Amino acid sequence: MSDDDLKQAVGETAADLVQSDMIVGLGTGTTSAWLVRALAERRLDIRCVATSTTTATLASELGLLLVDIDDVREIDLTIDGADEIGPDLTLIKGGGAALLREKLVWEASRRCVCIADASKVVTTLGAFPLPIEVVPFGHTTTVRRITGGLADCGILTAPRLRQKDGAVVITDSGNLIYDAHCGAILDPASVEAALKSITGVVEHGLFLGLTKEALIGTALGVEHLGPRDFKDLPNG
Ligand code: A5P
Repeated sequence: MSDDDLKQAVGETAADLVQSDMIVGLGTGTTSAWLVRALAERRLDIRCVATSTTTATLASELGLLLVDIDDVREIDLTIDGADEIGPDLTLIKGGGAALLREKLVWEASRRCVCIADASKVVTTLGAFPLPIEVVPFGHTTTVRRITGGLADCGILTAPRLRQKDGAVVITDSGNLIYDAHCGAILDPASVEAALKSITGVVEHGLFLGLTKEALIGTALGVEHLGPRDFKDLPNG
């Protein structure tokens, strides 16, 4: 099975977690797109909060009812992908540049389920470049401080301004993304604290303690796992 087949299987399984009357957070990325398609086919009476304009466009084209995050008191269930899944369900997200809205939606949710193919599972976070969203004003100054903050955490790297097709990537909230090639993030909580202390950093792609469960697509089927399972799951 290809990674895309696994993503489809996971997205379709995740759609079965949703019940009528729920307010559902819709993630961003290729795995979440499978979720959105499967959810639309179920034709449930639900309201959805999208984590990006890309997901909002897809969901609305498929007939899902979208609401603004500020129009709901709480989101019942958010289902979203990840770029890396590490020990105890620590995550790197933001490969699709949606990390800010994703984190806002996750934090407004009673339950968050991470969906991914097994290639995303790692023993140590950091091989995937850590996305850091910064405001455009003074971003070169901000990234110097980010570099220093990461060095204080023992990570020597020069974060790179994200570009796509020759153009600087601008997020849905009008910010820039710097990708930090950390190699290994041995103490994610320290990195989180360092980044959060820098003015100009809007958010970062470390999702720590935000989910207790994941659906992982493996060659043997879709597994529903909790934090402890991530010590034994084979990578890939
Ligand atoms: C979007 O910003 C990311 O957080 C995605 O959730 C992540 O990149 C996973 O994407 P795929 O499902 O496409 O692998």
